Amino acid sequence: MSEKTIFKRIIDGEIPANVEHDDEHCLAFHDVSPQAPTHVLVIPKKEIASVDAISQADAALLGHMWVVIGKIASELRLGDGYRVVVNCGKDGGQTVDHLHFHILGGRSLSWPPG
Ligand code: DGP
Repeated sequence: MSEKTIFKRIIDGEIPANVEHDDEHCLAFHDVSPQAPTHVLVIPKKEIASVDAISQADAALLGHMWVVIGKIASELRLGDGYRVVVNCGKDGGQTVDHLHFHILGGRSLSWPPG
């Protein structure tokens, strides 16, 4: 069996995280290396490696995660705006092979990204 990802270890409680949201389907916690004043990661508890690995069976889970993203943005008072980023694969800059949404906010974000 392949080694657990760092995010699976956080889900399993083996590594501590600053948790912002926890429910049956997903977990949200602050990024260890924040790129903005607010930088939260939202991950499914189901092990999905990347956007490429999402299937139709995950549609309800993904919809739920978007609702959670909006709720977190509201709770963290990102009313001036924020960005949700999903890096996929090597060229997309993905470093952890467990699907995750970055919520970035608290400052004006430039576009396009690098
Ligand atoms: P990505 O490059 O899109 O795969 O983003 C992975 C993010 O995960 C990156 O911003 C740093 C964050 N990260 C990596 N390891 C840990 C950890 O152990 N704890 C937390 N809270 N974040 C982590």
